[in-house]
Amino acid sequence: MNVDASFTPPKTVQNVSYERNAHGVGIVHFGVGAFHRAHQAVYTDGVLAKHGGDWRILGVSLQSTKGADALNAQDGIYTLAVREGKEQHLSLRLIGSITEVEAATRGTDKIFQTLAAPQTRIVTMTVTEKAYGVDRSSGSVDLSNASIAHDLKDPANPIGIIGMIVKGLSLRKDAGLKPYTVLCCDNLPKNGKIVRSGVLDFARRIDPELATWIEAHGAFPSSMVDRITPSATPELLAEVEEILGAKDAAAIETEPFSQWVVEDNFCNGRPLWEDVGVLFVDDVAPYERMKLRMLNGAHSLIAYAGFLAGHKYVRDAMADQHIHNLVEQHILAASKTLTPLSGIVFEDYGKQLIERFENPNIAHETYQIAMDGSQKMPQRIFEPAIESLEHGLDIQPFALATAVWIRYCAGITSTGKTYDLRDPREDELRSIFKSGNGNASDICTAFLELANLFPAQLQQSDIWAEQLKDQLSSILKSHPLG
Ligand code: CS2
Repeated sequence: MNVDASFTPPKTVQNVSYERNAHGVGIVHFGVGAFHRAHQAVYTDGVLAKHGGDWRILGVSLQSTKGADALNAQDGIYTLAVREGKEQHLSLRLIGSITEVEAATRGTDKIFQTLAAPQTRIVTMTVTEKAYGVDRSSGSVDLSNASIAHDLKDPANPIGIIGMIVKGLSLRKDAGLKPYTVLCCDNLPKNGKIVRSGVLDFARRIDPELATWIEAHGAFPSSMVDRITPSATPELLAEVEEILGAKDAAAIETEPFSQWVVEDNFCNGRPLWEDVGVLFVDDVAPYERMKLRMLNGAHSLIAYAGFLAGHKYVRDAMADQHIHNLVEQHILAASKTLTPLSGIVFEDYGKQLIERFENPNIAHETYQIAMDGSQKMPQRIFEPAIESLEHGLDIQPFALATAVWIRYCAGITSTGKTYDLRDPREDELRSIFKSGNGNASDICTAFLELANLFPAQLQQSDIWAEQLKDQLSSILKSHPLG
């Protein structure tokens, strides 16, 4: 038996408490991976249970079909698993907010019908940092990005996120409807602003009037999202099946902690997410900086240092005293680059992060976090490094995290095992090591010279270059190039 709309779970499992079909779709979400299922879909499920409303979610998968097939076979219902309390009791809850998931590679009719429907008010997305194809410094679309190039040529049949958002908005303008709010939920600084400038630039290139309309009527709030959610393991699926008495191919386990901070700037209504724990603020930027630098920065350090040391999971890396100490130093250095944030004590937030990383129940692979480093390092490591340089603070932890990442980019462990970087700039990064030259200074210079990666302040700093080289030479002693 499978979980689906006709399934009644045992009493120990929290069931969907509202009549699912009585609520229409109000949100289209792009990127229905584990994170969305543990985060936005859960908050919205909470609102539906509390207040009802037409706020259910049509999911869209831009590339894969697997997630769509798993969820559609279950009427969009899936299990959220969280281990809580001292006893680490596994509590299960069925989530009913997703109606179905459309795989864009199989056709986009339903996606655009929904984007153009009057009752659709919000488009949310978790499509990862690399998916936007927007140059973060200029805010323009990146013409060398394959999806952007394709969609500018054929805007009626887009394949990328920016092209899809713009086509949906254009259909709404033509139909005389209000636009939908575009709410980015990816780990990018000023994520709303980045998406807004990408959307406007794209629209200007195909239809200037559309761009003017979006500029005047659209809304692109920034948001900070947080919940550590790895891909589900076969053990988890087996454990969930045992408790439910039914199979759930889309079940996920996540941590008890969850946070969503959203800029309150919506152009077409929104669910009462504040009633289920979402924090609405005027300016998300200080929250984003805290999370990107303290959590995600430390996460990247753990991923690269842990992977190179042979640790499969974050929790194993945290049990390695050497890495543990480095993580503590990193979190402290990152916290010093932040401006005070009312209601948050950075020291406590940092301690809580250590506990979250140590969580023995969360099987988060270092290799998973290590992917897309070229897209993650700037906001996680380079930005706090610049500010530390400017304010005479310690840059050593940031130089160390960067050097570990550079070593990781060689694609080979010290025992000679090769691996893919899984980074859109993989070839460029690896080619630096191709000559076989293992000189730390030459490698650092080549990395610093890469286009659109290191900010000018770091490229021009002798102190930074010196620290980076020192850190890399000592890493190369303990982790020689194969
Ligand atoms: C991680 C994040 O994979 C990664 O890069 O650092 O996905 C992290 O787990 C989340 O941002 C936590 O909210």
